Amino acid sequence: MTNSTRAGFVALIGEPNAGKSTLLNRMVGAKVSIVTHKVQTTRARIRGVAIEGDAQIVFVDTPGIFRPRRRLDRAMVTAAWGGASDADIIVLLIEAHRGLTEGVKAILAALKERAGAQPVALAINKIDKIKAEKLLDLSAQMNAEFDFVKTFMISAERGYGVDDLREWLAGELPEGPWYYPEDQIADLPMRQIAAEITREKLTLRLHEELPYQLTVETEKWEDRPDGSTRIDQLIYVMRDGHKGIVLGKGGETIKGISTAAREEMSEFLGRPVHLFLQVKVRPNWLEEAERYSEMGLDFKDGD
Ligand SMILES: Nc1nc2c(ncn2[C@@H]2O[C@H](COP(=O)(O)OP(=O)(O)OP(=O)(O)O)[C@@H](O)[C@H]2O)c(=O)[nH]1
Ligand SMILES: [Mg+2]
Repeated sequence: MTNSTRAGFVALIGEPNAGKSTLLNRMVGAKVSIVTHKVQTTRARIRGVAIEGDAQIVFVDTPGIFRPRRRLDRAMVTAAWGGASDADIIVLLIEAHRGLTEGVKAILAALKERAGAQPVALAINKIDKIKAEKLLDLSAQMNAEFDFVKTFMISAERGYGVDDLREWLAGELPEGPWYYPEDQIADLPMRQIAAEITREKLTLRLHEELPYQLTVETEKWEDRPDGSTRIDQLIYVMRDGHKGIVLGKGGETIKGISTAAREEMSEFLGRPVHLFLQVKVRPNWLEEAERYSEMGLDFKDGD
C-alpha cells in the first residue's frame, strides 16, 4: 500500500463567543454544535469530523475558557482544557475586533505553562469586523506574546481563510488510520444533539441569566413505523418564576421555541419530528451529578 492516510484531533479553544462552534460547523459542513450570540453557549466537548484529501480531521469544539464561578462553569472550563490536552494540534481562536483581551492573556499564560505539549496555531476570527491594516498589528502583537506555529486570519461565519486553515491542519496531522467511518460527521449521540438544539432556541429567546440556569435533557426517543420520530424532552429550571417565563403568556414562548427546535431536528434527521417539551422546576439541578453526565460533563470537575 502506497496510499497513506492521516488522522488526528484538533482542539478549538478560546474565550466564550470567539466563534469556535461556528468554525467547527463550517469545517464539518453541518451544524453539529449550537451557536448563539451569547457567551458560554457550548457546555461540553463536541467532536465534528472533516475530511481533507487523505486526512481525517477530528475537530474538538470546547466550552469557552473564562474565570469560573459556579460548579457548572468549573466543569466546563475543565472540559475545555481536557479537549486541548487530548489534541494533536491546538487552534486558539480570538476575536479580531476585541484583540488581546485580559481573557486571552489568561489563556496564553495557561498555554505557556503547558508549553511544548502540542503545537498551537492562532486563528484571528471575525476579520469581517475590522480593517485589514489593524489585523497585521494584532497578529504581530499576538506573536510577540506567544510562539504560535502559524497564524491564520479567518471569518468562520463567512468562510474566509477557512480552507487554508483546514489544508494546513491536514498536512500537520500524523500518518495513521482514520478514527471514524467516512460518513460520520459527529460523535455526539442523537438525543444529546436534539437536547442541544432545544437549548439553543431557549438561549436565543430568553434573556439575562435564564439561559445559564436551565438545562435540557432528552427523556424519550421513539422512531415510529410511519417514518416520524417522537422526542420527549425535559427543561430543568431553578425557580417557579423561571418556569413561567419559559412558558410565556398562554404558553406562547414555549410554543415558539418548540416549533423552531422541531423544525431544526426534522431537518437534521431528515424525517418529521413530534416534539414534546415539559418544564420542570428543580432548584438544585446545578448540584446534581446526573445532570452533568447528561450534558457530557464530569461532575467532579466542578469541585
Ligand atoms: N461577524 C462575525 N461573527 C461571527 C464569526 N464567527 C462567529 N460569529 C458569531 O459570534 C457569535 C458566537 O459564536 P459561537 O460559535 O457560538 O462562539 P463560541 O466560541 O462557540 O462560544 P461559546 O460556546 O460560548 O464558547 C455568534 O453570534 C456567531 O454568529 C465571524 O467570523 N464573523
Ligand atoms: Mg460554542
